[in-house]
Amino acid sequence: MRSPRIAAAGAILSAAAGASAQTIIAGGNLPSATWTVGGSPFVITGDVTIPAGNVLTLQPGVTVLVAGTDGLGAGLDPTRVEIIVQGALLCLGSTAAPVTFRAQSGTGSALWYGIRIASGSTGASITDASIQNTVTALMMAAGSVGLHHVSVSDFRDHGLVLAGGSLAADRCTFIGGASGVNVTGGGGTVSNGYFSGQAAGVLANAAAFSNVVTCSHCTFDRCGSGVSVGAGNGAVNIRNSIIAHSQNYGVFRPIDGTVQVSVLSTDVYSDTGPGNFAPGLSPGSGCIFLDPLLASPTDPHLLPGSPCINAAAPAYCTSSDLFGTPRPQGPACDMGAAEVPFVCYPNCDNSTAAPILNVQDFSCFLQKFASQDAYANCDASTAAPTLNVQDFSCFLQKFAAGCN
Ligand SMILES: [Ca+2]
Ligand SMILES: [Ca+2]
Repeated sequence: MRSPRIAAAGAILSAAAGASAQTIIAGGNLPSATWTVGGSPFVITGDVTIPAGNVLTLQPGVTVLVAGTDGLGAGLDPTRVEIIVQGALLCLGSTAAPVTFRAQSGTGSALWYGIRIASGSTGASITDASIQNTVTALMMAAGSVGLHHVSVSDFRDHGLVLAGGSLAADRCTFIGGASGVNVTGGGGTVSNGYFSGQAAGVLANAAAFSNVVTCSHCTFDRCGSGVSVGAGNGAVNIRNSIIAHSQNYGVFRPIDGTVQVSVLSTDVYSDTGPGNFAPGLSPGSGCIFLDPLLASPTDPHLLPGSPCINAAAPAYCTSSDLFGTPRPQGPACDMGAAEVPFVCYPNCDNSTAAPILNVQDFSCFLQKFASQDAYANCDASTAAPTLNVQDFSCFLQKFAAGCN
């Protein structure tokens, strides 16, 4: 086995303020180590392997830059660099300081291969991270893999190949490529996921798939099909989700397909395709078939009036949405990846105990009116004076209408 060839490249001093350092990783087996922001970026120029028993930990804010050619000419793809995990990988990003994996130079896909959680691995935990410019960003053959708030973009083939092991992916986004999650084995859960612009959001078409994959509160927008299944004896469950604007059937299975599909409490709206469900498939309870009113082709937030607001089944609610907003907001969870914040104007004192609206809100409104607080401009008038008697009747009407 090759020994690690790790060299601090020395500070690359520049005349400009903020001289930076980088760490070159030439490939081969890595020792157990913690990569810190002080050594970042880490530039990988050949396939690296985290051997069985070893753990590589990446601290918040670490950037990993991957070269465009594999200096070792090794692995699954001799021309592209792979990060091979036989031990364990821990990426400890934070919202403020995510961990980033991307090509050293260039934009687009297939500039490096991706991260492979290999057979025998105990797995990986990746939090607040971005993985870009790959063929397939993540391939997992074994172990337990937890993804939390991971953005996967600019990949050519698959965002994640689930070939074995157990997956728990929460608050992840998969943009473009052939599939977001390609299930060929293993099983697990995907929650609060956003899939956009791939031929299949979730693909399950492999004889070795015999387990269960459940997607809760996912939004599949502008995919060929949101869910596409075929061979295999496993099951794909879709709960409290949105499958919208699919070019093909929203949920597809060929006539001879064997994977079981269960779709409950989900908005399936294939306005641009041949239909919501391919022949032989049918929706389960709680499904609707209306325009979900997504904010934009790149934003899964729901616009006011969306039929998905408060329409999800409580049994499948998750505790927060793609953006970290706690669920439920208002009387129930919203279908899809994004929960609309609950705003109840007449709840002036922002109380949360039932009844939310009570006499305290009247005195609160009076106080705010007296202090000329902008809140008291209930009718949003712009002519002076903005606060007048109309705002009292406006408040009374909103109070009578209640929170909704
Ligand atoms: Ca390689
Ligand atoms: Ca709600």
